[in-house]
Amino acid sequence: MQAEKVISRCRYLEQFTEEPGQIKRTFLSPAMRDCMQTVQGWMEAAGMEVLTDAAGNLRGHYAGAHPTSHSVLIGSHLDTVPNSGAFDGVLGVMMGLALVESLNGERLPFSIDLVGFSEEEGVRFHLPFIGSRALVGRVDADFLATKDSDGVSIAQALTSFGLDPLKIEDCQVGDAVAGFLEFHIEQGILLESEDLSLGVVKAIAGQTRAEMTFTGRARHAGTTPMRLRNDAVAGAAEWVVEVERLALDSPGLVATVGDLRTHPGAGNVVAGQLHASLDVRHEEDSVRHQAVDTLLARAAAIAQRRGLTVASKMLMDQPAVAMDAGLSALAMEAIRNIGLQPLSMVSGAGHDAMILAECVPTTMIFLRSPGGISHHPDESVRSQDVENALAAGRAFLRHLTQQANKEQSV
Ligand code: HGY
Ligand code: MN
Ligand code: MN
Repeated sequence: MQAEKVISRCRYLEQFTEEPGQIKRTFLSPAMRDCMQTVQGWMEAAGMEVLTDAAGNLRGHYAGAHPTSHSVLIGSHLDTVPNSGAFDGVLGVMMGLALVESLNGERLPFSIDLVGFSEEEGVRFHLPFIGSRALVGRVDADFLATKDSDGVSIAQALTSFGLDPLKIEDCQVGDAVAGFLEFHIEQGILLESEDLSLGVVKAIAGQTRAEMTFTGRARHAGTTPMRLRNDAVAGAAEWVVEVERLALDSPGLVATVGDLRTHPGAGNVVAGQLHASLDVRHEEDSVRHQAVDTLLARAAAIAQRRGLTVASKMLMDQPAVAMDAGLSALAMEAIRNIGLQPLSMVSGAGHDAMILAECVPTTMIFLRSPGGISHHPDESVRSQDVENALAAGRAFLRHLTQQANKEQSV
């Protein structure tokens, strides 16, 4: 079964991690380099020409029957969150590789370009989609100047990896790309709750990512009376509960504070400062923006009452993105062709597809996430669902081949 090979490859790549005992693979790390070398070997064995582009994306080209034919992009990201599962991102790259392998050397009336994006999660620079932004020309000098917690900029990271940030424009996909298909685990519970194997994404929720800094006065934990404190942690904690409450009371809104860093970070010191991440998502951009404004206002009110100051830094305001209706219909048809009922759905998770969709007709095929578990080592995928997705992928390519042959015959 080809599905077993897809799954075993995802499992094999787990070893390329920056943290022994968990999967953590971030932008251009040594672990990422090792992962890319392995995937490159698999791509070359499948008959692809492979290069690493100036943004660190792994690009495999499987030529079509005609040198000037257009291309279909398939791919996902190779980086992970800390303590990740084995399938988020990587599965989409392995799916594309398996589809090319299943052609057994047959050349289609279009080429297939397989992409392993270098960075989608935003872990190292707190800015996601570095790889896919390069493909749509959304990487400028300011973006390249963004620094990580060690003060290394994206441009410096690229140079240290042996890449040339001045060539970042060469990463852009041309208009010869007819479409982009991203396979991805759903990372939610919908398909499982409907007992369905595959879904097709009709839209991806927009997301705001920000960093909040609460500043009070660091004081001795033993000698400072409670009523004389300006405790940054207590103030932020009150705000975090408000974040949760607002999301619980707002249909379709999710809001998360996933990362808290206190300063000076000692148990016997009343914290003088706290940095908190904020991640807010909704299908409707206006609802999301309203929610963010409300949360910023609540932070200011809490800070004012507690004698703190609070500052917010917007890291990303990514609009909600609709997938290409035609390509999504083709994906739905392909899934029906293999005798399955597809679920048309909105993705709460962000994906490279939402960036590619800015300049290429794009769609996504979701595979069921058992237990809805993701961004966790217990993330898994069912072998039969992978087999189904491969069959749907082959049907999808057959549809595109028929379309291309029809166009070329006129
Ligand atoms: O955070 C997300 O939505 C995705 O996993 N990068
Ligand atoms: Mn993810
Ligand atoms: Mn992902």
